[in-house]
Amino acid sequence: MTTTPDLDLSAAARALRAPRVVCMAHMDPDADTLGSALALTHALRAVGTDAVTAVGSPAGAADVVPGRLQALPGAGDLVTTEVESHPDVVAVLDCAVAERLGGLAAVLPRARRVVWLDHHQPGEPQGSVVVVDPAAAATAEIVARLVGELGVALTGDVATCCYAGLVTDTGRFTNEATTPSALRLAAELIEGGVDVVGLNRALFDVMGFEELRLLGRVLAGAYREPGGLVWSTVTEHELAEAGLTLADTDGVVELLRDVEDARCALLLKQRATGGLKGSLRGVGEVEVASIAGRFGGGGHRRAAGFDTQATVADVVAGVVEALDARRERG
Ligand SMILES: [Mn+2]
Repeated sequence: MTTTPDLDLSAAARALRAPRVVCMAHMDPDADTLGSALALTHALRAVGTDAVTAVGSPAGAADVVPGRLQALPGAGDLVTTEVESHPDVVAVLDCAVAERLGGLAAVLPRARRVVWLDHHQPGEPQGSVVVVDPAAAATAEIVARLVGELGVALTGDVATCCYAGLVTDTGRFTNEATTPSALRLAAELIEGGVDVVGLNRALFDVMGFEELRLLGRVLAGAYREPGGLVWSTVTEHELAEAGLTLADTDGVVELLRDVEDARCALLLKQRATGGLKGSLRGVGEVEVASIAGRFGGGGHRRAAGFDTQATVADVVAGVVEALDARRERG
């Protein structure tokens, strides 16, 4: 739902006026969910609120923040298991459905107020105040507007965390989220003091030697299906050996997408606890959020994901079928 953004934002700012706020990022965090949660945490602290950031994790598992995201100011200072059972106010950032919060989802019904900020569609936002703006390049763009509403300047740690979300969700300012307003915000954030070179290198470029070798194996193990699906697999164990988490692989699926006749790319990550985490990317007119929806997931037009207990063969067959159906329609 998109309503008048300014109206929603002032309601969100009012709802966040509380002694203590827990800002939540979703499981397997990317730079937008974590950057948005950290940026809001920093901004709330600047106005005297006792704010903390918490990251969702699958039940029974420790929360895992990808090494690349450790570059975000505050990433080393996350609340893990000590989220209070009845928090005053919870803010949920960049999360389409509550299940994506893992164990943290149980806290929402016990909070006095929930402020839900997101740009995914479709989603199932649940909060006393909901700001969902699918036109926003990143949830970080919504947070940047909200930060202004709180009367906090877009400088320092707030600017760096917002920039991380913005540069990631725009594919480093290359995909369709690269709107004039995204670029204007980027300029404002850089004026606020973002170390563009250092942050980009930490978020996207620098990799361990084991990571380089794993990338080679995943690419060498790629398959191409009739209909334009290019896919590969990696196990959580292999990722862990290279010092990576399941959320560290966006760059890999984007390489699969770059094959010249690919219409869709799929990376299937086999969880140590069983089940698959799938990342999808679409090319051209191929819309992948609905393909992810077949497996209980969702996301954006050209980037989506899901968690499933289905087998690799069944998922691949399902995606090929979805691509075929689409082509027949036309
Ligand atoms: Mn996002």
